[in-house]
Amino acid sequence: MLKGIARLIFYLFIILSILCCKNNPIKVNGKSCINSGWEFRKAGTNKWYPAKVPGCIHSDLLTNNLIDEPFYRLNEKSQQWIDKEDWEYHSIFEIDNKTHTHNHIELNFTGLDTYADVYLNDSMIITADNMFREWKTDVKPYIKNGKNELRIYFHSPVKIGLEELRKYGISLPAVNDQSENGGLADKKISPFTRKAPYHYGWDWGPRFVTSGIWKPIEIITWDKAIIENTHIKQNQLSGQEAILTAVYEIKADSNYTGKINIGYNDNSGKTAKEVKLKEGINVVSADFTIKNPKLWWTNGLGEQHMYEINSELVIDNKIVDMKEEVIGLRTIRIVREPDSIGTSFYVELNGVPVFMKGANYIPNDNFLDQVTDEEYEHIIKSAADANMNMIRVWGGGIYEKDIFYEICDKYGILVWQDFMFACSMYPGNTEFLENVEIEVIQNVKRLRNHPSIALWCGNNEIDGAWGQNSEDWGWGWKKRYNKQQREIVWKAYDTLFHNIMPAVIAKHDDSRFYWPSSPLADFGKHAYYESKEGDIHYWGVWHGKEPFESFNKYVGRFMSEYGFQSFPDFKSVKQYTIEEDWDIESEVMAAHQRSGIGNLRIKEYMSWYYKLPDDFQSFLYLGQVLQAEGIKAAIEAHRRDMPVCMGTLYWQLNDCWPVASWSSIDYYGSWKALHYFAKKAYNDILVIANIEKEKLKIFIVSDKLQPADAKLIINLKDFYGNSLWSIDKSVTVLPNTSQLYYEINIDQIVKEKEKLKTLLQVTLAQNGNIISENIKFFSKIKDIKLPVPTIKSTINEKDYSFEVDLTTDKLAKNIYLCIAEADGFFSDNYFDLLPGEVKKVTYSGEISLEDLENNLKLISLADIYNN
Ligand code: BMA
Repeated sequence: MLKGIARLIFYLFIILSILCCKNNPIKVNGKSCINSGWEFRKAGTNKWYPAKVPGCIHSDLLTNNLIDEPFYRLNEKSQQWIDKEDWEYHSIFEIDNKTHTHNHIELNFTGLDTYADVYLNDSMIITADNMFREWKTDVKPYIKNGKNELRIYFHSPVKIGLEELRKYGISLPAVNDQSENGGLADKKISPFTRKAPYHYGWDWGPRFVTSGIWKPIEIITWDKAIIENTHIKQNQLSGQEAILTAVYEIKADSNYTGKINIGYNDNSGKTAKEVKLKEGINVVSADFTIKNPKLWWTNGLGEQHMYEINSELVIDNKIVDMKEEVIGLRTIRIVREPDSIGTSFYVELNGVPVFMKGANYIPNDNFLDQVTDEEYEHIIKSAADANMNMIRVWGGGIYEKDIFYEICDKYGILVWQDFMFACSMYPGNTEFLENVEIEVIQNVKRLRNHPSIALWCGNNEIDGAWGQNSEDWGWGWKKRYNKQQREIVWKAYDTLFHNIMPAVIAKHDDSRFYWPSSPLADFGKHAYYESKEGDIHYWGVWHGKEPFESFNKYVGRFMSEYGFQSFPDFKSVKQYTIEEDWDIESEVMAAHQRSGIGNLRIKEYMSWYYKLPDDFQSFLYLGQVLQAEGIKAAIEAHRRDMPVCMGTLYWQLNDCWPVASWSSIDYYGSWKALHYFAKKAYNDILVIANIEKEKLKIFIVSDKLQPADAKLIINLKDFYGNSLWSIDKSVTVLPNTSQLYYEINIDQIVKEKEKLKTLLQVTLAQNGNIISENIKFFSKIKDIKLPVPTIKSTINEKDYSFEVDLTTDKLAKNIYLCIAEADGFFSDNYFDLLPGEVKKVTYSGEISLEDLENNLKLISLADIYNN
């Protein structure tokens, strides 16, 4: 009973703490946050301005109207002075008597960006130099009952970066570091600072080298002992029970004999274990079981069951600390086994090989404080809605905040987690390596209980870019160095990714797979486009200017990157431009394109497949269609090759500012055409029509674990909806594989001269419902004779949303629905519609039926050449 009350009080306290972390600091035992009363100033000036914590200097300058909107037009250029200054933040906060009476009061800085001297009441308590670490210190000797001042002095990351570069004496490659934009000529300083690499610019991102308190500052109070960390290890998992071990790190201020109680969910099956604590850090473990466990599955394969594991630390019959970990029960392996063509590379979840469908994720904003919980939810839910089951948290960004992984757990999205190293070589001095080791340990410990974390990966593309094992392999980096420098630079790499990281994983998360770099064929073996082992970043399309058809040629075991760019839609473009910028070659559009070759490359590819449109808006629209068709072709090639290929992650899911990029969701959260296409191409059952030389081949891919009976319908139609040839076939779709279900010589179904006037509609239906559909043309779209359709819409209001029914008199290719002045969401877009069909699209958004009817615009491909 007493414990029940204690638990109730504890949970009330947790709720208070959470509220407090979101609002004002409250002086309570346990954990609270110092996030109000903050002010900032430029070092050396007197005037303080109000600040938001967590936050960053650019956001605070903007809120105080001291700078203009950084992402608007060319504003980035005039804001490069910010990172060359030092900035100070301070707050006066209260500690009440009750808080002050605790034996131990700690301050935990969960994220300081980056070079920060922290003073509490004028005593320096921390010197931080790594954005990715947390910094915790005992402040009992310095903290006062009543008012206290916390002051944080941020040194310019640019000034320190330059100093570090000078001290190291060897400049290091950092191909995406836009040093010129930052006024530093060719001085690439990003590798020397443990700060998000993309802050220094990327080929889809601006250069804003931020400073600030980017994650909460916690006040932690405790007496006797505190649970510092809990690792829930899964030893055995069967239908009957899960056998688990909780490994605790407990800090004690003296020797105690105590007890650990573990329970889960409603606390059924509570286990108690006696623990003997010594002064200092104690590692203690307790075994427990969960009966009849319910498994955690990825999106599409089952539920995401989660268990709340509650631990109580009891000393002298009093609960001194309680912690909760939310876990999912599943086994996961990355299976790399030799086979007839190479070595497999696939995820095995709960004993089942699972094809990974997803995208690469970059940070959702340049200013990390701007990403709200709702935006995290939106981006990950959008991934799940597009039938993805994996995203790769790419190594040039950040180890994401806890909420990100919680949402991935919730939606069944596995995370390929890179460590934050990308496209650069890094220093190898002891101080740097020790700093990184702590960073890696802390982040592994923070994230390892999440069922969503699938594997750890050392870095993005560095192994391949350096190319140690062959003189002519790599991106030419080695050639800049003499023999001795080469050895130094490689040794740093080797130590970090081949020694330190695997050792940390082996010690702190031994159940998970570690992969030193992406892409990689094998440990110490580089990945080629033709590799039949490891993972591949296939950039022949886009960077290598190969046609989309090459996606069929280079299919490896796991395609962890490939992509094609597009612009955001016109509504999004209008948010960061004015009318005079509306030309893809204007200065503003060029500045919002960071891949040097970008805008012209889009145009070049477009000219291969489509007639070029004349106007800017049509170019944006067609650019999205082009990207969507290209990546759809890649996804289909990868899935068709299942089970040889067992994963496809396109580059990239999202954006960090408004820009032309490879993303499928733009900065403002709008789905591009690609995201709609990805949703269909990632459907758990997919029918694919492939034209291979003179043959038409129909494949069906299924990620389902059970066979499915369905009807395959192949229909040759003209653009007026007339069926010229068709066939129906009952099929049993085999589970978890790809299979050829039908093939025929093309000349048996269509004459050469009809090919420009016909299409193939391939449909897979179950009980009359279409589960997958694909439309295939025999020629490039620029060659076919597209009629100009008349598309009709009727709109009905239905359950707080609207149902838009569309019909057409002739083939309507890539119908784009948009409403200029509303922010709603269309359930489908950019699709083809044939005469005789009714396409139902749901629109959710705040608008009246009348406004929707008056403002809905429908554009199809033929229209852009006819206006
Ligand atoms: C990949 C990524 C990024 C880059 C993208 C597009 O290789 O790892 O470094 O943004 O290519 O060029």
